[in-house]
Amino acid sequence: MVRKSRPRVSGAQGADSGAPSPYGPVPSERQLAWHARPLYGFLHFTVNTFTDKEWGYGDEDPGIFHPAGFDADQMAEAAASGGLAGLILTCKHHDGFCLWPSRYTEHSVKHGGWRDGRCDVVKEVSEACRRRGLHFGVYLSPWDRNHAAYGAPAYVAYYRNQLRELLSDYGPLCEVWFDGANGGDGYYGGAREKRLIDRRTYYGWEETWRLVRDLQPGACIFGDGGPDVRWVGNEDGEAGETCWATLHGGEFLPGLPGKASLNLGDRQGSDWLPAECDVSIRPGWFHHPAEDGMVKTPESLMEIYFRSIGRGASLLLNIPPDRRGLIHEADAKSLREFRRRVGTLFAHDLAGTAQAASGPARGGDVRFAPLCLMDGSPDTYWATDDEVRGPEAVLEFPSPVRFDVVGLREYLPLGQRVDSFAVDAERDGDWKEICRGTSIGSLRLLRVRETSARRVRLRITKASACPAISMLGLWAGGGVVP
Ligand code: FUL
Repeated sequence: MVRKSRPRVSGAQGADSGAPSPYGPVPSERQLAWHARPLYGFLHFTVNTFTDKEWGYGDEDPGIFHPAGFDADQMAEAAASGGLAGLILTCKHHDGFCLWPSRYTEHSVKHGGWRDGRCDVVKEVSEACRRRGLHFGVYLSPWDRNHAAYGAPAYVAYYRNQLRELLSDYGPLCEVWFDGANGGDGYYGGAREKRLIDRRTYYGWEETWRLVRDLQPGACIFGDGGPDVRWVGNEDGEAGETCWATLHGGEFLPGLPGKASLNLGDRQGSDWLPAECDVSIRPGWFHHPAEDGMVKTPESLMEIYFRSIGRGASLLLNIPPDRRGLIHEADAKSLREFRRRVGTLFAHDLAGTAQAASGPARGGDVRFAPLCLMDGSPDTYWATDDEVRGPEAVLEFPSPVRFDVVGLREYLPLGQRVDSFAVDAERDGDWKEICRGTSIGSLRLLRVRETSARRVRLRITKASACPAISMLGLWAGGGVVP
């Protein structure tokens, strides 16, 4: 591993030896913490698990929720050994059934027969997560097909009361998830009718989100258009190949998404609003026995990993508990093997074996030298003088290094600065471009044809401000170029 104390720096010497000023919107503290845990899980669990449906109508008997073998520790264990950093639980899905004994409704675990009503799934899952070192987050469906007042102001008061319970009684939350599916037909206390709401005004989102800020300041709020984390515009786990972390805040509300813009982001966006890719390990969001043979393979999960986390987004992978109240063996097995593959692929960053790194350093200062690209630290970065917008950095290896995955990271506290880049490899004196791309952000992974090179060059082909790049990584074993 090359040490930073013996840098070989060449290139421009500028007068300014201070850090670059941030460019454009930058992430908040809570968003930075979220970027640091890009892979986490979703638990879809409710009456649907027992009725074999995806959306409950709202007239389900609470008695059908009876997960006789319920074991929250098994869920947390499956998640942790699958490499997930946390779990978000559907505390209430569209059917309105509450997995915790809410004081505001009879339609909950308290009024079913399971454990004589003395149960709280939210409590058990949150505590199991903490025991296993996982973060915990909540999903509370805005749409409630059970509640008689849905569509009227009284329901919004009810919704906020429930939200307050979840925000107050279950410890620190990492994320609060506001679903965009809102309004339609349902039971609604026996009315059995269709109710449509004004998605822009009905929930008073600003006020609802303020509750989260007040009671859980560290939690990221997910909604179609933010305000902290945006939807990626599909449920396939796929961010755009160009995926900016910026967007105009307030442009999209839950249930009012612009799928294409959400997928790509907006380079000119006024807010830091990175994408989250939600996808299920199975065809459905809830567990259906008929889908036990359709669990995504580790290969397919790897593909999703490259298309989500590898494009600067996060991956929210759904692993739905079954009727026993356990993560099914097939899901746990695939997830474990996926984790093993990710771990093996990224265990050894070959860029760290470079003997030298050259290129311009901001103010000629070692703090901003190209060595920062491969020192393994997310807190150091390669930066140039302000006017140097198209610099190149070269890593030099003692003998040819063989790799098939290239990775780049920008130093996020300074914003998303690079518009496009290319990476070249040199062998026997010839430089050859091996990949190019646009957005980098928190991570950009590119699979390339297996390449053997003595020198590897990063070329910034366009930047809106001098680049600040914290990593150029090289790995072997990425598999085929898609
Ligand atoms: C959608 C919902 O309608 C699905 O049931 C699921 O919860 C998914 C994550 O979000 O909008």
